[in-house]
Amino acid sequence: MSQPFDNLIGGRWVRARSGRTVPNHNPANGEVLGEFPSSGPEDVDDAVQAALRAFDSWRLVPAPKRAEIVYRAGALLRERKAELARAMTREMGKVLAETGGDVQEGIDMAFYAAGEGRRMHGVTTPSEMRDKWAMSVRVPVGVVGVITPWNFPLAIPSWKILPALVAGNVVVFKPATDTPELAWHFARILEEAGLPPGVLNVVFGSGAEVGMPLVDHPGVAVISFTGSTDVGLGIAARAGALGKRVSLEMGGKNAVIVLEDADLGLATEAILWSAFGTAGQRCTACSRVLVHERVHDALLDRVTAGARALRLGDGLEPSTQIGPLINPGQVDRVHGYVELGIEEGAELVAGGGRATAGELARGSFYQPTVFTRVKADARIAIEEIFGPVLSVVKVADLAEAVQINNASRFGLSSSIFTRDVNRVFAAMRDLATGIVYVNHGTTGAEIHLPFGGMRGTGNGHREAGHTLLDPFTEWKSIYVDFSGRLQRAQIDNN
Ligand code: UN1
Repeated sequence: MSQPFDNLIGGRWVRARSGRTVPNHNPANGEVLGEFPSSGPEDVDDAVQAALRAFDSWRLVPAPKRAEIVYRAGALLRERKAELARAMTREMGKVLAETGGDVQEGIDMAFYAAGEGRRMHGVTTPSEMRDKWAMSVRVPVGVVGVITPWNFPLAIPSWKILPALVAGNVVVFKPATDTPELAWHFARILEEAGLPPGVLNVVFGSGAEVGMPLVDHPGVAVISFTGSTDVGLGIAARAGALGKRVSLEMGGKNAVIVLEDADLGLATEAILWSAFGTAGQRCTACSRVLVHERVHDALLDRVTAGARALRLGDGLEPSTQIGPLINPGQVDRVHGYVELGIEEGAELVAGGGRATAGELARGSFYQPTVFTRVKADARIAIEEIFGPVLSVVKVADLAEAVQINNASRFGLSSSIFTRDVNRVFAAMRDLATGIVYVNHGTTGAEIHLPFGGMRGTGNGHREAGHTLLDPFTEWKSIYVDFSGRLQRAQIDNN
């Protein structure tokens, strides 16, 4: 039986004004999980007006009190971790261990962001004048528009929404159309934790009908977006024309470098986990291996055997290692890239087709796929595929690997396997990505370090870490003159 879910606007759960809905599907078997509003610009406007009405009182709630609500939400997430993980696996496919990790990132962020309520430090500094006080403080920006993807349905919204709330902002949240249910649970939990009406509003619907109107709305001060590069650049162009701040987290083409002295067993395990976990649908996924020519064949044998042995299935089954892709359109897109790889002359050594045996035929499954003899500038080696497709490229040394890594349009994460401490430090210095891993794959960021990438991955912003408040606060400089007379800066003291 499908359940109706509603938008959250001004503390009330309401249908889209048009009354339209769309079904939400389980990608493992096509089952309908519920009907969600298919909202439009009029619902976005209602949500922004509700947020604006809530802002004046929310910004005056002391930050430690705002943070207590976020802390309580963290405790509720922790209590319900197992059921949320199951709902997430049903909704977007990744296996239970991974959906549990996703919820855990939300829990970690709730507790970390709550701590900020008692920090949120400003800066005081001496004035150049006698009897004058100088300081700068963080202030909230107002209405934050949050647009998130389906691959981390709880983690990514939590990195944005929870710091924004602690800083005193109000939020209008447009979750991915493929994962509305987790957004709904998240909003219910924040409501239960005591968030006042209108402080968080949720509008379900498409990018064209809800996302872009949110970017365009004059009441929205900041947009925080994670998703594809094409959509992100479109948002940046609109926001730029409107003079709006935008924090973007977009594509990746992350490389694992394996040098000739690496522990090949460890490198193989890490590559399989980073390339095929979440069926390759992570912005941090490893999609390129840059391997030293002396160990190419040995590593390829292990990676190929490992990829072929991975068990596909419904992520709710304990024996499953790889779940489905998010939807049939994504399966077609991934398969298009595999055909392109073959045309480009790469050698297909594992997978390469849809997985349709038995029960898998009901879902959007794709075989873990490995190409070798891939040219560093082939399209499969430079474009983000967002699926279980790995390209192996041979390199002569570290310098060549670094050069290929850094030539990418994207710069999110990179990784190196070697036991040579000198080359470790050279790689730490020279790999031009926002995240660098040593003897670990390209996935596994922790929420108390800045998350984000260089070049086409983003626009210079970082989420989480000690940078978590930056996208959601303005700096205000305040001068207090307690001399009782006019003191002219730069003039009366020189
Ligand atoms: C993403 O893929 O969009 O480091 C986020 C990781 C996770 C977050 C990934 N903690 O892979």
